Amino acid sequence: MSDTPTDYKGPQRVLSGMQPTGRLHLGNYLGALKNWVALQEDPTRECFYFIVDMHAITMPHDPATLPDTVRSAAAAYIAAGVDPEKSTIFAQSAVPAHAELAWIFNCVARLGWLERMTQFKDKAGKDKERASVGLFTYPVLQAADILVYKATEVPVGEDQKQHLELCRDIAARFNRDYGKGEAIFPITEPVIQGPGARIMSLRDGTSKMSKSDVSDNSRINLEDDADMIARKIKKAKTDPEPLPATVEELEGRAEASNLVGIYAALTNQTKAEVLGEFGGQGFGAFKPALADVAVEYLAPISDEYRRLISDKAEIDRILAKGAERARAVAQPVVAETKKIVGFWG
Ligand code: AQP
Repeated sequence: MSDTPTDYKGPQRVLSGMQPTGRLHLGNYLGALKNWVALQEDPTRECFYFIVDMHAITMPHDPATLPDTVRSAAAAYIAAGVDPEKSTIFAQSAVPAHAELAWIFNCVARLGWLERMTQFKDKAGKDKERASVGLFTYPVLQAADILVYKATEVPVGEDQKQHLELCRDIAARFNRDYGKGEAIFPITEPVIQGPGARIMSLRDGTSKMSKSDVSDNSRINLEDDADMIARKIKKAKTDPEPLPATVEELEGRAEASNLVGIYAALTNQTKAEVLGEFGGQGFGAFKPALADVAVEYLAPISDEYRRLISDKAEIDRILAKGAERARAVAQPVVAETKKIVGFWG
């Protein structure tokens, strides 16, 4: 798209979200939340962190528990350090502009672009004819989520890389088709960084740690207490070899590599530095050290989560205030976009 305008000059805005499809876990924290908290400390950036309940219904869900799962995610964000005074925290469904922009983007995105999305293939499983249309167009709604705030940066885990490329393609195509030489939407930068960008299951080092894994032992939930964290790490799958001295030697040892990566992310080190300390030692020594670090790191988060979740009214107040702030930014962007495409209202 060589004639695509790229001279976007709007404010620096950060946006990211999580699905309320279960309890948030260490992968969500190290892959995304940790970076959200760091970004909100920069006063030149406006941060929007939302709970993606419209995406949650693309798969079978329980309407009776969804509102509480949204509250639980909001409490986990705040417990992890997202400050409602510095960042806008809200539920996606409370801002209708997301759905309005998604329709316009459905008419910008190409079928072939969506057919390449691997997450659809993974989540739809073998019988994709029975998957919801919403699951298929999920990345288009995600692009609308981002661009309705004209977000310039999106901190996410590595699994979201492909969806963010699609978001960039949609923005570029819209700018080219409608911009008359001007960049209406930014070409958003993904912020994917550190050894926490891809945390794998504790039971299988080749699949990612996930909320929807049937085995609770596969993940460390942000609300797990110290005993539970230590027990899950003790039970984590490993191999019989001691830890190697170099990162290259972790190749082919998915579980060992994952545990070293978790230790590195929690202690703000590189994997090489962790191996410098533990290379040559067996898991009998490494696992208790990892459990100590994880408990020390996560205990304040899980304590704060438990305190917050007992006060639903306070969470609802934060979400209502956040939705109001989010609507004030998103509505003018949708109004501008509707005008650009020639809509009546
Ligand atoms: N294992 C992971 N390692 C690093 N980052 C991760 N993220 C998720 N899993 C890992 C990041 O967390 C953010 C929120 O993800 P999501 O809730 O929108 O959906 P997801 O990626 O599909 O997460 P899950 O936990 O695997 O949920 P389910 O099981 O419901 O599909 C994103 O930034 C993601 O990159």
